[in-house]
Order: sequence, then C-alpha cells, then structure tokens
Amino acid sequence: GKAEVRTSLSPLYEVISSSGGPAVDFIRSRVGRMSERWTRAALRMRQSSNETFPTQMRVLLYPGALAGSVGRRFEALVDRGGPLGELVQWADLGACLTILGHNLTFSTSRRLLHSLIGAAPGRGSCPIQRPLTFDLIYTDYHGLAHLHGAMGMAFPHYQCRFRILDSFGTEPAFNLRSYARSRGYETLWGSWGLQPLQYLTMFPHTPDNSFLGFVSEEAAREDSYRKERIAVIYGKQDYMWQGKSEYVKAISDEMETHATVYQPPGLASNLPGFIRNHGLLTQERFVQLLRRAKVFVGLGFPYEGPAPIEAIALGCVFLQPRLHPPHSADNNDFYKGKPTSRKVSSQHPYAEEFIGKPHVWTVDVTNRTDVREAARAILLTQVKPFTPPEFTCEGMLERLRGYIAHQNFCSKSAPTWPPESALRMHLGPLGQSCVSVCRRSSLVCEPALFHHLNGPAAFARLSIGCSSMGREANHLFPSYSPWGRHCALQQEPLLFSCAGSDPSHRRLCPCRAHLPGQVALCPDCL
Ligand code: U2F
Repeated sequence: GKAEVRTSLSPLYEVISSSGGPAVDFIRSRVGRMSERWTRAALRMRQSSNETFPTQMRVLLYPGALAGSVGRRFEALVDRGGPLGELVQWADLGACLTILGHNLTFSTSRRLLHSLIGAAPGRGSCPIQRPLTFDLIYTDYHGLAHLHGAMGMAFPHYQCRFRILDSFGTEPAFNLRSYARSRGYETLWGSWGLQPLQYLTMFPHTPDNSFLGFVSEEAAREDSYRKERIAVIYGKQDYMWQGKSEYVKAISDEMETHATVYQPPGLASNLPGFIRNHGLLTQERFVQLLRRAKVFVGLGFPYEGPAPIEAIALGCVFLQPRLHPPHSADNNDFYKGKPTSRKVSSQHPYAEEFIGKPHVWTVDVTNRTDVREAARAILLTQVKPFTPPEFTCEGMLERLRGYIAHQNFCSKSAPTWPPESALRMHLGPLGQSCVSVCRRSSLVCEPALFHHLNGPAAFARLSIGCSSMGREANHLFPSYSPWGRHCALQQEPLLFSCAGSDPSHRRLCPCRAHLPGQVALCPDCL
C-alpha cells in the first residue's frame, strides 16, 4: 500500500495501549498532550506536498530498555527522577511514523518479540526461520541484543532493517568489532558492525550517525512577557545537586529559585531551605512552570537531555556550566563505555554551539562573580522563545520522511543519497576531524559521500601530489600525511568516519550544505 499522511494519532493509541507500566504511561500521555500539534503539522504537510506517496512500511518499535530485567529497573525510576529523554524520543518517533502513514507495531515484551520475529519451533532441534514481516525495526542497544537472541542465524541477514536509538551516538571506530578490538576502541555498547548511519541520535552529535531528535515545546504568544523573576534548577534527583550549593546560592540571591526534585516519601529533603521544590512534576506541569520562569539552570548533569531545548522554546534563558577540561570517556564515569570519543565542553554542547547567546549562557560555575553577573544580566535582557526548526513537528516529519525514502542499508552498492552533486570536498588541517572541518565552512560532514573521494582522483582534484598511495582499513582515511607526502585510501567502508582525527593526518572530508535549521538534510536532496 501507499503511505498517506494521517491527521490523527489514533492508530498509535491502539498499538501502545495494550502494554502498561509507568514508562508506557509517560509515552502515552506525551503523545496525547502533543497530538493537536501533530495534527496541525500533518494538515500543513498534506497541503504543501504534491509528491507521490511513498510505500507504506511495516514498522516494529521495540524499546529494549523497557523490556525484561533492564526494563523493570528503568520503569522503577520513571516516577523517581530517572531518565525520561529516551521516552520523549520513543513517543515522538511513534507519533511521527503514524503521521507519515506507516503501519506500526509496538512492544516492550521480550516474549512478544519472540513470537513476532523469532524462529518457529521446527522438527527436532532445528528451528525454522520465518521471513521477517517488518520492513523496519526501531530499537535500542538493549533491544539489539534481544533481537540477536530471537533471530539467531537470521540476524545478519536482517540487520540492515534495524534502526538503533542511541542518544549519545556510536562512532565508526567503535562500531567494527575487529577494528575496535585491535585498536583499543572496544566498549561496553559498540561493536555491532551495523552501518554507522543506522544509529539514531538525540542531537546532531557526529554526522556519522543519523540525527533523529525529538519535538520540543511550542511557546504561546504571551510567554515572552509573562516571565517572573524565577529560576528553575535542572536536576530531578538529589545527587545532581552535590557540590553545587555555592552556585545555586549565588543564583537564589538574585531571584526566586524553584526545583522539581523527586522527594522519596518519609525522607527529609536535602535541598537548601530557600529552594521551592515542587517534587517531580508531570511533563505538563513542568512545562507550565517553565512558561513562568526566566532562567533554567543546569547543574552539569544530566548531559545533553531534552529539557534545556524545551526551556529555551518556552522563552527561558539556559544557564549552564562550562566543563573544563571537557568531559569524555577518558575522564568521566558517565561517558566511560560509550562508543564515542566526543569531548563535551558544557552540559549541553548543542545548546552552546547551535543556539548560544542570548538564549544560552555557558559559565564557569566555580566563579561566584561570573555566576552573579550572568544572573543579573539575564534578568535585564528580553529573550524571545526560540525553537530550532529541526526540533519542531514539521522538522522531524521532514527529516524522518527523508530517511525512510532514501536510506537503504540493505543494498550492496554504495549509497546514492545524498547525490554526488551535494559534495563539497575539503582537505582539513592536521589534527582536525571532518566534523569540525566541515562545520568551519558552515557545512556538515556527510559520510554517505565518502566513497566519492576515496580514490586517487580526489587527491589530484585538490592538487595534492602524492609520493605514495596506500589503502588500509583505518578510520582516519582517506587522508594525507605531509611527512613523506603519503596519501591513504579507505579499505573498509564501515570505517568511513567524520569523527576521526589525528595530529599527523590531514583528513579528506566530504562536506555538504544543509537546510537552514535542519542539519540532517541538504537543499535539493528530497
Ligand atoms: C537525559 O535524560 P533526562 O530524562 O534526565 O533528560 P531531561 O532533559 O532531564 O528531561 C527529560 C524530560 O523530562 C521532563 C522534561 C523532559 O522532556 O519535560 N520532565 C518532567 O516530565 N518532569 C520534571 O519534573 C522534569 C522534567 C537524556 F535524555 C538521556 O538520554 C540520558 O540518559 C540522561 C543522562 O545524561 O539525560
């Protein structure tokens, strides 16, 4: 069948209502709260697009983090200040796919997963693999292991249909098991050997992965002038406040300070007396609080969550700690074991780099004077609500529709999207990754274009005289090494990497332009 844009989310309610638990409750209530916005976006999409309908996909949504024993632990934390960012994404992904007209199945049960995709009991000890009835399976790293268990031998055959929700991203060097093992990139989560673009991130971290994102809040017209002298501290659990009392005090000297920290029943609060704690709020009431607030104050953790984007969308200024030296898997327990070498220079690098002032202030929070001055200056500035286009319903619909139409990881040939005409080739300076090389020219690194510059012709086009030319599996290639004028090509397509950098290599980078406020898509590529 054809995938026709829907203007109602009721097919989604039907598939998610069957399973229970606080996590699914959160997803359901978020979908309900935002359904009008999705409907409006769908109506606009119907009006504006005159293109032919794409094929309707049979899609399985399987959030593995909510299944089995991991799921029970996750569920127990939902109402106690545990992570909700992943649930935000699952809710929005479900809504987006429903609007785009696809056919959804949703499950958080391992048993159901087995009956949906597992091998049927065959004769004797030999199970029979049934053909997979889903075109696409969205899951996460936990779910990947469950799929592996359920599919057995058929797993490699079908893995090209998987899409992995992976908040912080997976860089190519960590993704290919043999390479990771021999080069010291082996981690707890990586090493599944999927195509790096099959991993979907919460923010546009490294373009080696596909940016999925979520949908932020929408400001009402009156939000920008309804502001009170209120700060809301970002931190749902006690431990996030540790070592931050000076910082919080400096802010509360300037304005009324609120919090939404989970308070276990019967236990005395550890929060300072001047904090007005609401306890953990429903998302609806949390958003109402942000509408009144002038400042949203980051404590340093959680990293890279949705809440700052929501706060900025509701007209708050986000005040956050600079992390110096930057946090990464090398020096930080949270990032340890995550398949990325990314260095995080503040609590929310996306907010810092892609949004910035006047909406985002990144300060040294150990410096009381800096904090006080920032707080005072913020109180004196008028700031309008701001939502990057890529975090609206329209933005997410456009992006996901593009991915579903054009990303095909089951084809054996090199990717054809985006087209070669989008390629802007750059030779970076020593030590820089293609992520930063392209960004410096206001472009974005596009891993699907690497294969066009992985040959001697590319070096010639840049007028580089190579004294020697080699081919090797190395996540820094293609690149040029000025010592000995050595040119190196990539042998293993899975190792094409935007993120890779090294002091002795000049990377050859496939950059492309992007739509304003939508890094995932290039102009003329849809
Ligand atoms: C991130 O997870 P978090 O859940 O900690 O991210 P937040 O930005 O704190 O908030 C997620 C949602 O929780 C909502 C709020 C956000 O959409 O509207 N909320 C709420 O409903 N009630 C409240 O009182 C306060 C907030 C990230 F998303 C994960 O990927 C990471 O694992 C985690 C750790 O870094 O951080």
